[in-house]
Amino acid sequence: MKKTLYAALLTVAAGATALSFQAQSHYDDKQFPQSYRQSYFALLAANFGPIAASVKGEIPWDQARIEGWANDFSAASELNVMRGFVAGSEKGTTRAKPVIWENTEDFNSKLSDMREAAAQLKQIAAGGDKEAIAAQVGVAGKTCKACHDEYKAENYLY
Ligand code: ASC
Repeated sequence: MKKTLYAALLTVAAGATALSFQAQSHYDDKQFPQSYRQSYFALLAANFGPIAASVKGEIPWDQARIEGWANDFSAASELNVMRGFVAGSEKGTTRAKPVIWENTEDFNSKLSDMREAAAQLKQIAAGGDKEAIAAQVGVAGKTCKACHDEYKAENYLY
């Protein structure tokens, strides 16, 4: 009897843990394309962000970590994010403006610009020249912004 009660409690606890994980998790398997592309941009921000913060003097300069972030920023940028922009996925939890699906060519071209800037940042970061790194952070940041200006909404759309 006691054992059954413990088993029941354990089941409830496991269920609650699973539910709380779902509630907190960024990943949502009911909106796979939206989650996929948001995960991609989260990876970019998590690597580009600290390089930009280093350049601005917001965090201490750590050359080895900057190179690591730049490598990962470039590597992550090459993932096939367009997999996340399938037809019909302009709905849901997203800030992707529907106009993306009308301007796919321009969107892809802006994506290429960002990948190119990230690849150059990786190379320049390896050189360790702070001024050159700062300049390329500016170039890369502009390629992020160019897309956000046109294609990213301030708030979730739906
Ligand atoms: C970042 C970040 C972005 C870009 C953008 C540059 O660090 O998360 O989306 O830089 O703000 O304009």
